[in-house]
Amino acid sequence: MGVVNATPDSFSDGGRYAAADEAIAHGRRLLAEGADLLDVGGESTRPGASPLEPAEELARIVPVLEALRDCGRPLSVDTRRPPVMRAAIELGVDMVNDVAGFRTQAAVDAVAGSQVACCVMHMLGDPSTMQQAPVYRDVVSEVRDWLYGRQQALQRAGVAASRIVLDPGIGFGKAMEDNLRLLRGLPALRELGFPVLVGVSRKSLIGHLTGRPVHEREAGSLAAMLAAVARGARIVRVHDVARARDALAVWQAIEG
Ligand code: HH2
Repeated sequence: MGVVNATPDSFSDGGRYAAADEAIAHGRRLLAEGADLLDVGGESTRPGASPLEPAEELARIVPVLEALRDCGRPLSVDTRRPPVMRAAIELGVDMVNDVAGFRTQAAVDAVAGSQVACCVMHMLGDPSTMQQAPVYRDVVSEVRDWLYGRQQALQRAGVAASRIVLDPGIGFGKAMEDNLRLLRGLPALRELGFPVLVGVSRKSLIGHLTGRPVHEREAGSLAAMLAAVARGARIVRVHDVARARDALAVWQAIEG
């Protein structure tokens, strides 16, 4: 999954693709590099980010979704706002990626009557507060149980199990050790029976482990990605698709 951030302030590539034509060109480049799907977002969810009006979020993503919807690969929209979900579904997206995990009934209702896939991500609190001393008793079982509850809510609203993807939300309200435990614990998440999506690309976890600034975290990101794939991740959300493809090709050839 290649990341297309049509935002002025994303942590990894903030502002580089804020203009719609730049975001569209970036999406096309990621497709040419071999992305199987694109995740288009108009709101930064980096720690401390302030919330956005749905109208502003839509203004950023609609031209990008319109330009890319016939690209021949599935499109995902990265949003936690029900009006944005509905508008994106109208425009023909294939997946709604909600970093708030469809925690409100309005979000569940926004996808229930459609046929889109739903990525349910775990986040503690919201982006403005999530990194203020997060505490878990047992992070793997708490995240797993929370995701289980949210997917049940989606199924109760009529979303088929085959439409659901789960994501532990690396970096969203987690201390460094929590992130490592979650990555090690992916097999426990897989046991719920849904495909698992993991996003580690360029995150502060990689910065902590390597001492590198955001633009120098690619090697560390690839190592974390492969560790996640080895533990059962089926979709990996990455900024550098070409390098992720190379790493996966080599790893898969060896693994068989
Ligand atoms: N991470 C980010 C955003 N959306 N969605 C899912 N399902 N999983 C993730 O791990 C995930 C996500 C954060 O990365 P990025 O989009 O690069 O930054 P920002 O939120 O600042 O735009």
